[in-house]
Amino acid sequence: MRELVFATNNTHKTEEVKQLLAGQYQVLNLKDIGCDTDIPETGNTFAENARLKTSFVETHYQMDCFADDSGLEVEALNNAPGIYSARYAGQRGDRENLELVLKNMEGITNRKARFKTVVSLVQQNQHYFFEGVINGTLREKASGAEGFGYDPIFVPDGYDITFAEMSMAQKNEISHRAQAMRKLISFLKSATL
Ligand code: ITT
Repeated sequence: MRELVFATNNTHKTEEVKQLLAGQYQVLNLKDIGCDTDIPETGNTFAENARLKTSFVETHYQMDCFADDSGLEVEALNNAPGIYSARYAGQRGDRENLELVLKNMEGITNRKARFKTVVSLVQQNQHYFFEGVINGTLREKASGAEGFGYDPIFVPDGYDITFAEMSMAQKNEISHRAQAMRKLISFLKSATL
């Protein structure tokens, strides 16, 4: 099976993407290629940060790879936490980040939010980008034990359960990351025809 390097340290993202590519590609993350660097994400957009991750692997490992930069945008918070989603409460910590969003949303009736992903692919020195977005609303309390990050407070439009109350397979049918990954997969398929 062909190998694909996914430039991430996030084990939840790795599992989601492994499930999406099961039977088609073997996914190796940063740990699998012997990289334990927390690649600096100093860009101003999801696309810039995704590209910083793929460029790092391209420069230091001379390998083709893809990376995902993603986050939650809350309309009433001027699209925060956005690119700062992983460290919204000051440092890494899913529970602290989620609690801070809930606190900042106290008393606010506009609960609209969306998850966004930009996937960057570097292949033979060329860079490509693929995007995915899912709209939804924020609960007032966390609910569910699946997934990661802000999943326990995010209810996708058309559903009445949070991402954290869905199985990984259910989340992968609709999520921002799955949408971007499906675009990447069809690009890779067309490129190898
Ligand atoms: P890598 O950079 O190593 O891939 P990371 O966790 O730092 O891992 P990001 O920089 O893309 O990843 O930050 C994404 C953050 O946004 C993540 O830590 C979560 O807090 C949130 N997030 C992204 N996708 C999510 C999802 O599907 N469900 C819940 N939260 C998500």
